[in-house]
Amino acid sequence: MVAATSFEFKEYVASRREIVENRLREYLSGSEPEVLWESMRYSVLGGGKRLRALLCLASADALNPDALELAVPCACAIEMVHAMSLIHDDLPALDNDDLRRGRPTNHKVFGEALALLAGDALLVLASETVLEQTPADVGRSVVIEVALELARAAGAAGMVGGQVEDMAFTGLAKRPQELVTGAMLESMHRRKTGALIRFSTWSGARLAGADESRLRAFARFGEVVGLAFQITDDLLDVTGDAKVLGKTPGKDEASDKATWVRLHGVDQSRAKLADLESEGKALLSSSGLLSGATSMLGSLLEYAIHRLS
Ligand code: GRG
Repeated sequence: MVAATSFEFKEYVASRREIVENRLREYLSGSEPEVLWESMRYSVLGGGKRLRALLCLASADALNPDALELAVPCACAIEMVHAMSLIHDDLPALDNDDLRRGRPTNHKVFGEALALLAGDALLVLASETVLEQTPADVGRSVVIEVALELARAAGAAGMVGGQVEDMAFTGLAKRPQELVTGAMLESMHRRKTGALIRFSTWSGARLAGADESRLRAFARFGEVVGLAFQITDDLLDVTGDAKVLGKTPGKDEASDKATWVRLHGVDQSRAKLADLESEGKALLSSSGLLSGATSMLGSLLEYAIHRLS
């Protein structure tokens, strides 16, 4: 089985999270206008599992143990894009959530206008971070390719497009639930959540100098983690506890959202997760990479599936 012991995994996650937290604090140390930076820091530095950053760093580590530093700015940029998507997603015009990561949402603290603008500034800061902070050891054409793929993962082909599909699949757009097929739902998940998670493993591998076949395997591994993560998210909305989740469960049902669990039921959702876990582990086993970081990727996949929040 491609997974680390729980002790090794905890140590690995703690060490990589510390690197990411310290570097994010540095990249977010701006001071003018003060209230804008405060709002940006509130959402980026306010907790979170850092799953996407960990996937990026573990992918780079797995390819080349000396490549970690090359991927740190990109891992931070991913967390900035993720945080901005959460800020915008929580706004009254979208999900209208009061609670995120166990605290009031950004707009509840700073107001809607500033929450919008903090999200905008974070999206731009993410591009700046990849382009400006990636070490010169990475060729310029690779840095530009990575920045381009990040833009694609965030935009109409990725998160924004997925969010629009998500809205179309809920009562919001008056689209009857029964018109949403499994394929449509999977495609929406692939964009809305999957694109950034796929980018996380792909970019770590790309920055570490992976060849074409390994890049494809790491991208597919990211897709598997992304879909598994989203199905787990859908399950947690049904089975999760508000205190542990740090957000309000039961919202999918209440807002008549199309989710994996609503379409396929709890048992089939769990069966799909088991299939995805096997596929992800098989991808790692066949990658020919035997380093400890490869088993960390296996453990991150398990974590994405078996987490409680
Ligand atoms: C990217 C330009 C741009 C806009 C965003 C609002 C929007 C457009 C997209 C929504 C994307 C979204 C919020 C997807 C949900 C993803 C999801 C399940 C988030 C929860 O992720 P976790 O559990 O959160 O990793 P933590 O708090 O642990 O980081």
